[in-house]
Amino acid sequence: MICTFLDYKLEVEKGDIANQPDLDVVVNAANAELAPGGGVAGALHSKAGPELYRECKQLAPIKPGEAVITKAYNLPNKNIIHCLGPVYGKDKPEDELLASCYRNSLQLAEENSLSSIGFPGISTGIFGYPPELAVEVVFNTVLAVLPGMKHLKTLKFVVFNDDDLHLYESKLKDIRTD
Ligand code: AR6
Repeated sequence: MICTFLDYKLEVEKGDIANQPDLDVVVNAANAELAPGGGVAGALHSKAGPELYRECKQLAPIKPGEAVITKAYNLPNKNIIHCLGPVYGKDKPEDELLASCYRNSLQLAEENSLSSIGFPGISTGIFGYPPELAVEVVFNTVLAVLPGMKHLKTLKFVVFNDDDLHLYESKLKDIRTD
């Protein structure tokens, strides 16, 4: 499902964040060491190849809410932005830390003149953030930050299951303008 918000295209798709050839940059739900892990990090590192971790080691560790950018190596994108989301119930305030992940990622994409970005549901897997709470933070943050962006035009939420697809679709319907 696609909708437009001002000059921007917002999209949700059920799929694999490691297989998004139409996007300039994809976001990693990373760990503090920026190491290959499970979930999103595992998928991105295994497809990008071992050179990614070599670059990541120079940038680690990062703190919850922070984001850093690397090359994408064997992935079909220009770059990867690595964010450390909050562990739900541990890193507080979790809503502000999650918002920082999305805000910092969008700013990094803009600074690097990237025009399209793909986000997974940061913190909603192993880190335990309830998806229905996370999606509120995501939309509040994205809709507040996007209007300042000049290079960035397309934002895709790449979700992994039907429940998350329906959550994002219902939020997109609320802001539908086309
Ligand atoms: N494409 C899109 N979404 C995915 C994919 C994929 N290939 N794989 C999982 N998801 P998670 P977190 C969904 O656990 O909660 C890692 O091991 C998943 O269903 O990847 O931020 C790191 O090393 C969930 O909705 O990220 C960290 O230690 C969402 O993406 C830790 O997990 C995020 O799940 C980070 O945990």
